[in-house]
Amino acid sequence: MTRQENGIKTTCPYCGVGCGVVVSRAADGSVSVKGDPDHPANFGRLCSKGSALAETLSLDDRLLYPEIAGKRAGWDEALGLVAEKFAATIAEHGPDSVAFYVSGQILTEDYYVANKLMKGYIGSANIDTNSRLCMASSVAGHRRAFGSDTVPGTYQDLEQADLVVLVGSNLAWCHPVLFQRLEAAKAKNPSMRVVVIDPRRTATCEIADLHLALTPDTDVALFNGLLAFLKDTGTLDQTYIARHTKGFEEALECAGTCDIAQIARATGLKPQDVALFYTMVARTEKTVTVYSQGVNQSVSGTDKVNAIINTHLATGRMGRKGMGPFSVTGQPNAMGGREVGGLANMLACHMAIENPDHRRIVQSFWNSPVIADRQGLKAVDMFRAVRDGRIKAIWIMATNPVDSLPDADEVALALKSCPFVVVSDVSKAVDTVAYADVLLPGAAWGEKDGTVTNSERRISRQRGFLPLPGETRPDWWALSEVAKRMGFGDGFDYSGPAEIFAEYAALSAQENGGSRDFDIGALSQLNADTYDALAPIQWPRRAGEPERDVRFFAGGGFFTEDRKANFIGVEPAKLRKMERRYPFVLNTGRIRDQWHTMTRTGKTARLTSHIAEPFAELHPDDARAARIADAELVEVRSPHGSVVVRAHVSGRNRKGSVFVPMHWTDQFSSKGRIDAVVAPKTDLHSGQPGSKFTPVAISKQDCAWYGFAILRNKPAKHLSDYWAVAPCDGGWRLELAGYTETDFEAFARELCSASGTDAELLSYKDATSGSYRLAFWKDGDLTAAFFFGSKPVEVSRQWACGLLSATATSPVERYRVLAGRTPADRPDCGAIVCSCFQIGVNQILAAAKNGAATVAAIGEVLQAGTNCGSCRSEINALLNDLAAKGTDDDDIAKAG
Ligand SMILES: Nc1nc2c(c(=O)[nH]1)N[C@H]1C(S)=C(S)[C@@H](COP(=O)(O)OP(=O)(O)OC[C@H]3O[C@@H](n4cnc5c(=O)[nH]c(N)nc54)[C@H](O)[C@@H]3O)O[C@H]1N2
Ligand SMILES: Nc1nc2c(c(=O)[nH]1)N[C@H]1C(S)=C(S)[C@@H](COP(=O)(O)OP(=O)(O)OC[C@H]3O[C@@H](n4cnc5c(=O)[nH]c(N)nc54)[C@H](O)[C@@H]3O)O[C@H]1N2
Ligand code: SF4
Ligand SMILES: [Mo]
Repeated sequence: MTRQENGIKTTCPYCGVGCGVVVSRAADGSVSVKGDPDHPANFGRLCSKGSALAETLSLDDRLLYPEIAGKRAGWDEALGLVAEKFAATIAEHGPDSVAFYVSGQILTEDYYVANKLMKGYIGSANIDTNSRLCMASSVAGHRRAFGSDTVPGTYQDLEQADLVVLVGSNLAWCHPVLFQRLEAAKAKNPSMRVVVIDPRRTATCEIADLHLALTPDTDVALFNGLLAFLKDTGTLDQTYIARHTKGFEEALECAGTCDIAQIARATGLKPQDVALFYTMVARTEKTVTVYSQGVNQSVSGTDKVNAIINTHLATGRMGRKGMGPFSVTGQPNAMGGREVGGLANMLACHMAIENPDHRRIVQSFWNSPVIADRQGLKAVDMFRAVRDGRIKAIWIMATNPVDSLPDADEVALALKSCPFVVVSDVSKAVDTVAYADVLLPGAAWGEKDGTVTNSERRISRQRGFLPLPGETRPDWWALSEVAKRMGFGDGFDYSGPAEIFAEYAALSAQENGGSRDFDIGALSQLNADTYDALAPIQWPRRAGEPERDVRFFAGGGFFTEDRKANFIGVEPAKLRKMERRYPFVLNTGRIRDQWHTMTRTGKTARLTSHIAEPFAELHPDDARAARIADAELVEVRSPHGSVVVRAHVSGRNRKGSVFVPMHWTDQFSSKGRIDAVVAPKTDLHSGQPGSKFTPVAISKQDCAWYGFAILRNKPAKHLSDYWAVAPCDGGWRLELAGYTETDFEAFARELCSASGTDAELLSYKDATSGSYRLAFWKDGDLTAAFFFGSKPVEVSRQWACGLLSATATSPVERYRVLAGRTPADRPDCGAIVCSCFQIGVNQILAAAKNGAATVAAIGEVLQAGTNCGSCRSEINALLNDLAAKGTDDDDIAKAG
């Protein structure tokens, strides 16, 4: 394939839905990205993030050359140094003194090579991945119940079900295309019911028939009660239980009796809601239970998973059309990483480290000098070992642990004290990069080739369509080159990803014969051409077998020794005691238009227009008690650290909880790294951190002033106590605040001159309100505008951001900028809801008041929601709220 071709089919690099995209390049080099109508994950759909992919391809902030100690270096020198330091450390301190920390965002081929090098050649299992923070509890729960890490179902099950239960999943924002498929299926099948189990009323609740806003971390009590209820109501599938499972009686005993009043108390729910949920499940054979981070990211995560799986085993609702437990993966290749053995407690191709037969199979296939024979350190423990000096050399690849691991300030200290740190990334604007001794520039999406596996076990090709910029190289190549320099040339002499993939496929089939779930032996004969042409394909694909139904376990056949599934008796977790000093539960998670630590989605004005600043969502009663008003700044603090973010008062959040998004880093805000606050408490079985539950205190920040600014150039430095920066059309937007009085004009001048936006100044001061506005002009163009006041600045952000791309030459127009008010002919659209067409809250409410009463009607009038559709549930929320309250309260637009 040439890299200049048009209509290249590849896969979206964000979430685990794994949508296919088609990329075209115009003569001027510009790229456009559309949904692939033929891809079985999305059939042409894309969400807001997928639709904006072309806008994230700029080389701004890209890491283009290797660096050693902050200075540009050649690849040969950099690779030589990595190999030398790793080899010397191993020689002196043994194989367990080194580690790899990798990611569900590298491709399967990268992952396979990293795992092979660590477990087969270095001889340690100290390779773990950010999937530890994401999927580990699901993996552990699957393995306990099924004997293997198998997701039994497919996406179609969500469409074929009559009841879809979403547990700890904000599907509308985090798996938007799967959510759209569910939404469409529900529209077609009016008897379909959706239940959402989440302490917050998220955007996903807009299609829910029932929302159970349970007390955080009480899911086990709820599902244990359900198991008992299913027994009491005679809903069990006795044949399935007898033939294909064991341990049912013990699990039932652990679950206790179904006392609805008691369960309601334990979960903080209304008894009638609990009873309704149980009755719906009991009456509906075609039930799918989808779960995500509200389940996995908990100190009782593995037990939550098994409590859910128990209810499916007990009813035999397993692996048949429209039925089954369904753990959705987060990252594009979280599933692929599990397959290759990227976790410290797995071998390769779903084989187990503890199993001597499996170790023999892998080692003899690799013909490797050694094979790891015990589990390595899991992510949180790995960084503890770095901190206390047991690990002396670490290679971090495609993940940003200084922002995404719990107790993140400790992680930063660990890296600071580590003798040798290698970071492979695609961007320089990444907090972890600052700690690297050696920086290796990775090839990014659009430049590299390989495969990823999505939530429904479907393997898709990622294909390059752009030349490698600078000296960037794919991650598998850097790993193989280091391996060669460590003397392991034989095992790593790969010509490219096709060869790696074929080897991996062959290993999956080695002595398999149906004894292991993961088998893609049919793909072991692929060559460079057939690999290149590979269409999306679901596993298992055993050699010599015809294509078949790809669900698992309808007829048993589990991957335990006796092929029976295990019921696991689980007890409700003891809720963490809340100290009086830390009375709130910190819940963390995602927003619609940002991806993790924002190194890619943070680059586009379209995606930052939805939410441009870190925030803490607080219940109105809690805010009132703490004397915090909407839009003021709050500190969220635990014994580990603190953040300062914007208060967002919303009834969608549970009382006693505060929700802060995980995305903001030191690149985008003064103090928004929420993982500095999150406690490093992990699940006993999976080692996954409980990122959704940290006791915290909240307090109002006393600010002497607040400000908002737009600047043509990116601020070169920051001068205020609080700031948050985001791109906007034609420049940058900046939220500001200070704890002590400041000279606004001097402040603005200094920021402008540092950023090269210095020019002619126009200012306006209102002595009564204390507001002060300044605008800078150069040759008739606005280069910067500042709005200061003693209260949170109320100027319309959308309007202000538009100023940089509009021309304002007349004195009247210039004064309007200072007035901070929108002219009558250009009404303020309000906070952006639809990022594709830049339609705001005020426009939607106005259209609704003019009679557009449905999401479809809003689409007809405003186009909002008619492209990617990611905002449809928010539009629906606005309409519902308007109908219920008859007000134009716009705060709900940002909740979710
Ligand atoms: N827009 C966007 N989409 C993404 C990502 C992204 O960064 N941005 N990241 C991807 C990745 S890697 C992942 S892992 C997925 C995550 O996808 P999700 O798991 O859907 O997302 P989260 O927001 O992390 O958490 C889900 C919900 O769990 C709820 N929750 C908290 N505590 C509890 C509890 O005790 N019980 C229950 N039942 N629920 C609870 C939270 O309130 C939250 O709404 O998203 C993927 N998709
Ligand atoms: N508090 C809290 N913390 C969380 C979570 C939460 O819900 N709450 N969620 C957790 C979960 S589920 C996840 S998945 C993690 C995600 O956390 P991270 O993995 O730390 O987040 P990303 O920002 O996706 O980091 C990916 C990095 O890889 C780089 N990159 C992108 N493509 C490539 C490539 O091809 N090669 C290389 N070498 N680098 C590349 C990007 O620039 C970026 O720096 O966060 C976890 N942390
Ligand atoms: S749902 Fe959105 S982010 Fe996820 S793969 Fe599809 S287009 Fe990408
Ligand atoms: Mo994740």
